[in-house]
Amino acid sequence: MPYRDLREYLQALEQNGLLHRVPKEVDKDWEVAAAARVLFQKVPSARRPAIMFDKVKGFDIPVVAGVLGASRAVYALAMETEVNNISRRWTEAQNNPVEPILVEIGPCKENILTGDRIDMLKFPVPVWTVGEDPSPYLTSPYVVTKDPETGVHNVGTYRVQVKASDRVGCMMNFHQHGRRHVDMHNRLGRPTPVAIVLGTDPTIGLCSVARIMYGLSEYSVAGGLRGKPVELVKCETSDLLVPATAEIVIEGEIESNTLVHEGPFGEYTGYMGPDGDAYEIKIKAITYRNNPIYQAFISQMPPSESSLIRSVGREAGLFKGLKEDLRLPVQEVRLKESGGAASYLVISVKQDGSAGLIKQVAWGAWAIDPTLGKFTVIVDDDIDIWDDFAVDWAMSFRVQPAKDCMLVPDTASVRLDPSTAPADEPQLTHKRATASKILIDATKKHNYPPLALPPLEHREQVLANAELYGFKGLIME
Ligand SMILES: Cc1cc2nc3c(=O)[nH]c(=O)nc-3n(C[C@H](O)[C@H](O)[C@H](O)COP(=O)(O)O)c2cc1C
Ligand SMILES: [Mn+2]
Repeated sequence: MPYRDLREYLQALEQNGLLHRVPKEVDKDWEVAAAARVLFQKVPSARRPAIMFDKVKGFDIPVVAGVLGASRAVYALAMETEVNNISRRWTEAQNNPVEPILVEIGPCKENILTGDRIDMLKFPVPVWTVGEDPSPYLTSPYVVTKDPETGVHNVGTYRVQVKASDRVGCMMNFHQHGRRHVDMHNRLGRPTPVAIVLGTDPTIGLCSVARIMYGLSEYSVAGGLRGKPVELVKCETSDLLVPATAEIVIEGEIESNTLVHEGPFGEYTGYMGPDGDAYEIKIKAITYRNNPIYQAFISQMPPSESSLIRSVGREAGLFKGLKEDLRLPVQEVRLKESGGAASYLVISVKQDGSAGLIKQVAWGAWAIDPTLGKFTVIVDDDIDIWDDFAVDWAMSFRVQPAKDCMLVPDTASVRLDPSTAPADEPQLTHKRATASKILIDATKKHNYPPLALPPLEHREQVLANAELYGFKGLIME
């Protein structure tokens, strides 16, 4: 059964031991970020739970974080599946989208603030990089816009800076679908209606951060993921449609052809992202449920919720593109979290003797998402790509750098990668638009000598009798 809303999903997390409640009262302006960071640094990812701050100083609204991506186990629960089935569920949902349905009324309308009563500051929005970020930031906004020609809705997560009680900034990168919608409205000389949705059933959030092809609404893919249509209600001040069970909805508009200063913001690369020109949203209404829950994504330095959710979603997209669409013999795909789910791509392939296969796989991955894989390492299928040691070993003894590496200049960049330009260069300048990539072909190119290891059956025999060797308690599972 799909989750109806964030609340039902939080219950499921709690029942599965994946929600940690903080008993202490916390200060949203420093303590939420620090506690979330300790959670990511000190709890191993295999058993890292989401975190809930029930008592936030000065507010009667709780803050939850990590609920989509504290760990792969959390992500799998959000999708109502197992960790090893996540890619398949993504493929199924994109191949079988379920259209949303319009309903008359929903709990997100239980409270409606308009005019003088509009107040963004009543919500406990944390400050994330204390001392560097200029103000609190919404890190898990699901920004809803629609194509003025087709009416198809887009939902995307783009950082939102709280600037005043009725004004927020929003930074959308060049290729983003929300930006495309603003550009279309700009050409018509019209303001762009926007709705910022906070806290929903988890499938909407997973789709909001995933790259779904333009024209296919994230609402429909979320419907595919949950196996039931998403229920939408109309906004108070525009024709936009938003999830009926959302915790909070901020309605507003972006003035046409206007850019306003935004940032800087501590980013998922682990460095401050530059400030610069971005959109500004004038808030026209805020609607929210009774006893709303404020949800945030944990970002900044990897590992983080941001890098985890982007890793999993992008791995699924690359895997589908390479395996299903291009029919290449790809075994597994990994976008390492240390590379912010962008820079460092590892792919295993089962070589089938076709000429130029490894380059085809690399070009395929770079074509599917041209900003990813600054380092693209391709290994044979005997290497476990989730084992860093094994990948390093393959690079050590299956690569001749002069022959097996290919440098490619002038490819699309990750604009937030601070190696593309000095820190004072604004984010959306051309200097940051392109960068180079490298393919490291770490597959075997000829016959290799036998492995220098005791035979597997001997090792298995010792393992099966571990206690006879005094190994019990010594060997990690
Ligand atoms: C936590 C988090 C924060 C993000 N912040 C931004 C951002 O500030 N600007 C941006 O352009 N993309 C941001 N992204 C990436 C977009 O959400 C992602 O590219 C998504 O596909 C955008 O939706 P779209 O493809 O419909 O444009 C962020 C992703 C995550 C997980
Ligand atoms: Mn989209």
